[in-house]
Amino acid sequence: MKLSLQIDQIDALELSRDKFRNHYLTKSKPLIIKNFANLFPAGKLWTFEYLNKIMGNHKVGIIDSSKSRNTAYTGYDLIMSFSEYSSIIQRDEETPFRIFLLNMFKEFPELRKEFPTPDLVKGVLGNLGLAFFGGKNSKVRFHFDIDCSSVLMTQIIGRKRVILISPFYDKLIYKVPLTSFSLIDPDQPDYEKFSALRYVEGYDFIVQPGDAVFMPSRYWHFNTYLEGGMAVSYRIMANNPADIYNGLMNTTIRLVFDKFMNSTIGDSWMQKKKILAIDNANNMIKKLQEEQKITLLSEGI
Ligand SMILES: O=C(O)CCC(=O)C(=O)O
Repeated sequence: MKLSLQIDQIDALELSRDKFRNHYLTKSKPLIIKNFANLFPAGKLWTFEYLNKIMGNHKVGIIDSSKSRNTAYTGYDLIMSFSEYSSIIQRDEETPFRIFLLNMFKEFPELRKEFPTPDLVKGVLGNLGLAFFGGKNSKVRFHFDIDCSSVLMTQIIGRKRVILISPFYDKLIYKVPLTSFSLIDPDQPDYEKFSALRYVEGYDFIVQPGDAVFMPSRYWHFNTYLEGGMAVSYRIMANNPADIYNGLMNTTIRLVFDKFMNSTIGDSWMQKKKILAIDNANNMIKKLQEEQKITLLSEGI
């Protein structure tokens, strides 16, 4: 994998809704928006101490990201109070514990006033702001958002490393059929087992607290919390019919069928999907070679 593409960066004060929509949203081009959180009270107010005062007693579901999973995240590994959780992730110690898709604005509407829907994302789904927390070195497995919406992720506390890869590479990064995740670990790409990774290019960058990242519809992301941190993601509904259709199919029929098969035939279902993912990658290499569209990247191979 060659992760040396350079992502555009624009200061929040220089980015209009039109510029964002015409140059990034409609072109599916990733972007870092510097100092985006400063446009809202949350950018200055939100610290773990502040959030604890508001939601410290609230029970939150925790995902242990060191465990491997064969389906979309659904259940929790642990439940604890937010104050207990935030004290764990504020220590300078590694922990795999994360909070994923916390609908905190529903429970705490006063927080929404401090980070209301940004103009950039206003529209269908624009009111859905979801929060994410993670401890030092916790990882969000390599995935794209299953509903195929675009995401504006604002990093409020802590730095995060983000690897972003275009959906063009779906097959070459071993997308697991019927799911929104992949067989590979971008931290340790295994070129022996997954040789198609030699053809993949992407972005690898660090998001600073206060900055936002625009991840276009179906972009793959692999996030690593470099220290205890939190982010809020607002969503923008996919803007082309194929993505809208796929988003609907993914969140309904495909997800339900995949879970059913996992619960009935378990690991052998995952094994079948692994074989298919590998076949898909090999067939894609052949197709791109025939069309002379492939370049072999030299990095690490
Ligand atoms: O960084 C995180 O914890 C997850 C963010 C994410 O996957 C998203 O906003 O879609």
